[in-house]
Amino acid sequence: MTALDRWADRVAEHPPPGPFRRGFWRSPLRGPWFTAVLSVALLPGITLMFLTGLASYAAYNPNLAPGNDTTPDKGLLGSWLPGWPAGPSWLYWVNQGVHVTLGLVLIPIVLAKLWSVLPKLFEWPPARSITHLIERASLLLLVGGAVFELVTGVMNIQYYYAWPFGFYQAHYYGAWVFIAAFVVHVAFRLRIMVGALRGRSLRAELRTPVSQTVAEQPDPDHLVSADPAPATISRRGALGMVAAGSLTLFGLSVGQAIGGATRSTALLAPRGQNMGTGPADFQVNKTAADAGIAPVGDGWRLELKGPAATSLSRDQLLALTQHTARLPIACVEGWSTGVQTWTGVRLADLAAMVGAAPDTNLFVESLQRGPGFGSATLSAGQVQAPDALLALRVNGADLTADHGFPARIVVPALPGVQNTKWVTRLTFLPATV
Ligand SMILES: Nc1nc2c(c(=O)[nH]1)N[C@H]1C(S)=C(S)[C@@H](COP(=O)(O)O)O[C@H]1N2
Ligand SMILES: [Mo]
Repeated sequence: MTALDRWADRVAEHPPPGPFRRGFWRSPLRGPWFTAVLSVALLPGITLMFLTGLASYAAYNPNLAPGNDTTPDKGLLGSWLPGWPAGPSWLYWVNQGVHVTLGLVLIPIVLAKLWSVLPKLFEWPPARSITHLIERASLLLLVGGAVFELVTGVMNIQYYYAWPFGFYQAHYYGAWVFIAAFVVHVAFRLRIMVGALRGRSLRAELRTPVSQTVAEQPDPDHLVSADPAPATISRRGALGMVAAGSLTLFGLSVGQAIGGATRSTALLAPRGQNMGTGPADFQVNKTAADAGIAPVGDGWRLELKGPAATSLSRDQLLALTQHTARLPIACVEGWSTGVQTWTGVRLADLAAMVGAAPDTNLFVESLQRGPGFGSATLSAGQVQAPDALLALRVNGADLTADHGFPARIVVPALPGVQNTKWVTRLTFLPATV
């Protein structure tokens, strides 16, 4: 017997008052079955969140150039990721739409799940043995990680950057901490979940009204109340409330992920106040005024750096072979422009013009000054993709200032933020990184 065991034995009979006492928790709904039903929804949901999150991180080409990835010391957590393809064009659109929309949909389910196991937070004695202590510590990482990921994610898509750390790094590190705890948790609890689900019929439960709602059989985890109060809502009602919450969040946010005409249904999205007009009538995140871009006149020239460096006016660019591609721009924050028709010069043609080899990366710089958004590095595959453009026009008209006039990058499946607007310089770099 360790000192911990002896201490636990001694204090077990004397829990502090309030939530530490079993009798405090009286909802007849709590029990292994109710918790398991919520877990069944979370298991695939969280797995998909993690995978789409990882994919989004990989899409930034973190191993291509320091400019694309600001995550310090990511080491093995990031260095093994594969490069990101330049297509199909909907790849990042769908990935981020799923990641952000699903993240919102999971919130009511996570909250219900936390409610369903709340008594465990006040377990007494707090640690019965070393194993028990370790398990509880891992739950701290699990719950803390889930809350951290959801809160930072929601704050980020609402443009509320009220934290002293970078979202990109923190959300990424947080995801790894969370997923490690999640895997341990699932390993310990899967059998209990399956057993609990087998113990009751979902169909029967969905037919049970409040008047017949009683507590589950006592369980070894003490989720079931020792002194259940009469039910004020059925399990059907409680699960229905959670589902209604998730559906509401889905309905009020999915429109921004799809973009285009459905955008106006996304009442929970903070964006969309700046729609363009005419052919440029689609959402703008950052306007030229916001970015401090002064009107660009005839003096603008695109600088091209490479073995045979040169520079071109906008008219000269328009005189080159023009290519048109129908592409969406999809932001990491889950909104999209929807598919628009972009016209401009192929990046591959510009690479060839300056004598850059086909395996050359591209460093893009904007007229925009200041931290972030001003530059991005694209992989050779992204430069060579047939639909990868330095766009000059959109939907048959010149780009508007807000959409990046005089020229912007548009590449299939590229994260929104790297589709740099107000381009001033393209540097073709030998792929040595
Ligand atoms: N120079 C510059 N390019 C930029 C941005 C920016 O703020 N500055 N915003 C980026 C982001 S975050 C996205 S999602 C896409 C689309 O945003 P937009 O609607 O502001 O064009 O453009 C990208 N290109
Ligand atoms: Mo973005």
